Amino acid sequence: MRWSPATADEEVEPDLRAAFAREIGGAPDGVWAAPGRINLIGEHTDYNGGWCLPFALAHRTYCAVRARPDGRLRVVSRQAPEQAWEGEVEQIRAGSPGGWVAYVAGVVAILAQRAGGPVGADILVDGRVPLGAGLSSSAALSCSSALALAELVPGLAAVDRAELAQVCVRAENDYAGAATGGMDQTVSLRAVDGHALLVDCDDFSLTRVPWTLPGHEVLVIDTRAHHSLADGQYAARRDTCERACRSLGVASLRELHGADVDEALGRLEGDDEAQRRVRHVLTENTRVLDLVAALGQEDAEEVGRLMVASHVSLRDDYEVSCRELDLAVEAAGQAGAAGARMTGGGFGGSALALVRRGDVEDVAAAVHEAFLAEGLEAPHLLRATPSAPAHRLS
Ligand code: GAF
Repeated sequence: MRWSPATADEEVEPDLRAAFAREIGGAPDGVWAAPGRINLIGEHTDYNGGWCLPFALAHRTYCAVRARPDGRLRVVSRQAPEQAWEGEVEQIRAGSPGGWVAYVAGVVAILAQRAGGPVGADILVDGRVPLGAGLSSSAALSCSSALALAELVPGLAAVDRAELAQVCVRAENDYAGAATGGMDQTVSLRAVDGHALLVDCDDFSLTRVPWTLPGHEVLVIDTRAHHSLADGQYAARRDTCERACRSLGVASLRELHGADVDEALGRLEGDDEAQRRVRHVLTENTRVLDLVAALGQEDAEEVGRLMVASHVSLRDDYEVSCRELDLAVEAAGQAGAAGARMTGGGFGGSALALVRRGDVEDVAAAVHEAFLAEGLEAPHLLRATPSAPAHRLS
């Protein structure tokens, strides 16, 4: 079985500083880190003004950053040194530069406008959030560079973390072409160690939810199936929700929270697709709030039941699951998990299983075997504990 443990900040930092000296020259002004995340429940609700319940992972993306006065940006990644980029911040446009660099370049371009003066930087990135696993490696990248710039550039001193999260959303939407909704950036920058965050995506206000399920752990199963938010499927889900809002005469599906679901769906008669998408969003919002209540009661069975119901809704109504995610959920359930579900945008990526602490190895082994029996690549596994938000190491 392949486990992907988190690396401690103290282990990464000296290595990253040495790499900065080698790849870029000299010393950085500092080193920053931002975490990936899992979402316990509340999927595809953020861009519909609903609720979600993520927590930050101990897996982080690191940035060694040195500000430069000349309005130029240089970005180098330890994972893809051949894709290094350098250019004028003023010349950064949607999709140019493209690929992973757009997540950093977009942030720098927006923050330069916000600062009202030239902003430039040399940035060396070390991504330790599993890539393409639906664990928000992209938000970890944009958030780590955003926090670094906000702390280094005097003209950005007034930018708080809530605003910074919105800057990262804009960078992803407008520069990287990924229509993400705000959950990932919010938790990466505003997480609370030891807690899940109940995010009200209507205004991105937060309630901390202590992670108290005695004797239980979250096992993450990275299915290794393809995951891309920029490939059209995610945007198509957003478009359908917007179409439904127009038909229903509401600005956001949030306005229907508490309304009779069947009555709302009746008003979408003739648009089957919109009916299914809206049913997912409305029922998922209720499940998020129910799961928070179940956590308060330390009721692992109910938490597990809600996780499975969420997965079924994402599979059947929102149609964002896939064979690998369904298999992970099914195999974990058969091996004794209290509940399991896909996490993140879907179409591949990771599933979560809520497992009694002593059973983690057994459930992981059962899922591993189930993948091999189906002729699939073995999943990667990690243990998720609610961890710290983005921070400066030194
Ligand atoms: C991805 C997006 F980036 C988030 O904004 C969210 O919509 C999620 O998919 C689905 O809940 O992680």
